[in-house]
Amino acid sequence: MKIDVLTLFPDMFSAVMSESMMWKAREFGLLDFAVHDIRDQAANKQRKVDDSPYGGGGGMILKPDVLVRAIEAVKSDADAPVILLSPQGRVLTHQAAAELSRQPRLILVCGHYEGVDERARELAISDEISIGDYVLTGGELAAMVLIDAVVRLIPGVLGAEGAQHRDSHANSLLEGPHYTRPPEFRGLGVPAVLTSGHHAEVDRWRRQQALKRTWERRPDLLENAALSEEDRAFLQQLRNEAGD
Ligand code: 4G4
Repeated sequence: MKIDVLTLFPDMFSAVMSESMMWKAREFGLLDFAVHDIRDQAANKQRKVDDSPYGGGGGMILKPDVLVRAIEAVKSDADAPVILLSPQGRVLTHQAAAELSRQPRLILVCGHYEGVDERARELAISDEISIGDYVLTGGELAAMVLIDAVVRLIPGVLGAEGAQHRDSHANSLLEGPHYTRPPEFRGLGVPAVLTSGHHAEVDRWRRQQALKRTWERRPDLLENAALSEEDRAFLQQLRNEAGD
């Protein structure tokens, strides 16, 4: 996969993009990453990239000529998706990340100020994604979140032991609790089933813990989960115990 990022703050990406998983993905040839400074496309000597909004109201807007030129300078492939990270986008989910992980190329655009000129959106942006319902100063952190969520799903990036299929959200369930040594920590033990050596029992317990945690914290997710008859019976038992 090739990822191009367009930003006014290229230095923000260096730490995240050289950390272990990203480094491996790039070293294994699974990820080609390039960051481009939008300011390089500014026409004038002052390198002006923003201007005040028509109609007044204050704040600044990213100029359409500069942004469209910056996108055209990296977009050789006519049908590569050009994704603007913005609070108005469709919300990023595991399913959206999985879809993006199958693309050969992504062009990510990081907006700043109050946003981007609508004509640049119309002419050069094909998709708009939000990482959640809150506002950030710029799209850079959102782009890094998207890149992390997508790159770890590229086959081979996390290695054979990669547990992406067991992730919370991959199957619409939250993960249950995990434990490691020591067997007793500050008076707290480990559920006996985990040290029993009965693999089928361990699997059943883990499934039930995932169902219980999802029911307690994110019951909305259960709507989209693939549930067996046994799962449904267990959830009914939880509801009965809670008296509803
Ligand atoms: C585009 C339009 C993404 C980009 C307006 C970006 C939140 C998210 C930005 C803006 C962002 C998100 C400055 C409001 C940059 N904020 N939730 N900010 N703003 O994914």
